[in-house]
Amino acid sequence: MAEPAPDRACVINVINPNTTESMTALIAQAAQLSAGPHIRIVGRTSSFGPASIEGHYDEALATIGMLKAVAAGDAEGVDAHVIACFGDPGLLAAREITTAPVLGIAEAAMRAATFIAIHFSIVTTLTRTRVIAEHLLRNYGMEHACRRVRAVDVAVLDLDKPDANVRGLLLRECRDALDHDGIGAIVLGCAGMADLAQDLSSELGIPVIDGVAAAVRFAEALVGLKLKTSKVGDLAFPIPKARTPI
Ligand code: 5HY
Repeated sequence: MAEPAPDRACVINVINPNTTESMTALIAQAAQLSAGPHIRIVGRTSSFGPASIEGHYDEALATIGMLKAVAAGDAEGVDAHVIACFGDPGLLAAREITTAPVLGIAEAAMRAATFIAIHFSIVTTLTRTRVIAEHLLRNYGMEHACRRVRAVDVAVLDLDKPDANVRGLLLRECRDALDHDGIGAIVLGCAGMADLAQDLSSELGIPVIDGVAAAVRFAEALVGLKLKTSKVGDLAFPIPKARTPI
C-alpha cells in the first residue's frame, strides 16, 4: 500500500556555494527533476565568495557563503541541506551548525557509484582541481574504488556555453574511461554537469552519476529514516565563543 502523502512537503535546501545565479537555476532544476514526490527543492545561491570554485582558495571563500546559506535554510525550517559543489566545501563545518542532514554532492555520487559498481572513474572540469577530488576520495575511504580522476579542462562558467562543446568533450573523456579504466560507473565532477548525466549514460551504456541527484535522494532517505546530524562528538554545535559574525 502506497505511503500516505505527508502532511507537508519535505523541503531540501540545495546550496550552490558559488555566486552564479544561472548555475543555481540549472542545479535546482536537476534537483527537482530527480526528487521524489512531496519533495520541495529550495535552490540557494551563496551571497559571498567566488563566481565559480576552481581551487583551494575559492573553496575557502565559498565555505563562508555556504555556511550562511545553511543558517538561512535552518531559519526557514528546511529538512535537509545539499552542498552542490563537487569539492564538498565545508561539509563537516556545515554538519556542526545544524541538526538537519547535510549531503555533499561528491560524497553522495561516490557512495552511489559503489552501490552499483566495484570501480568508477571521475570526470571533472579542470586538471588543477583533480587533486581536490583525490583528497576527498582519501577522506571518504574511496580511493580503492576510484580508478582515475580525469578532467576535460573546461572552466566551470564555460560549462553552459554552447561553443564550449562540453557534451562532446565529456563524451570523449567518458568513452576513454569506459575503454581503459576497467570501471562499471562514471561520476561527473561538477554540479554544472548535472543536466548531462542521463544523456551520457544512455549514449555510453554505463551508469553516469550526477551528485546533485544522488545527494537529493540520499537526503530524502535520511529524512524518511528520521535520521538527523548527530550532536554527540565532533559534530556537536560549535563551542560558544566570540566570533566575527559571518
Ligand atoms: C562545482 N566548482 O561543482 C565545482 C566543480 C569543480 O563552482 N561548482 C563549482 O570544478 O571543482
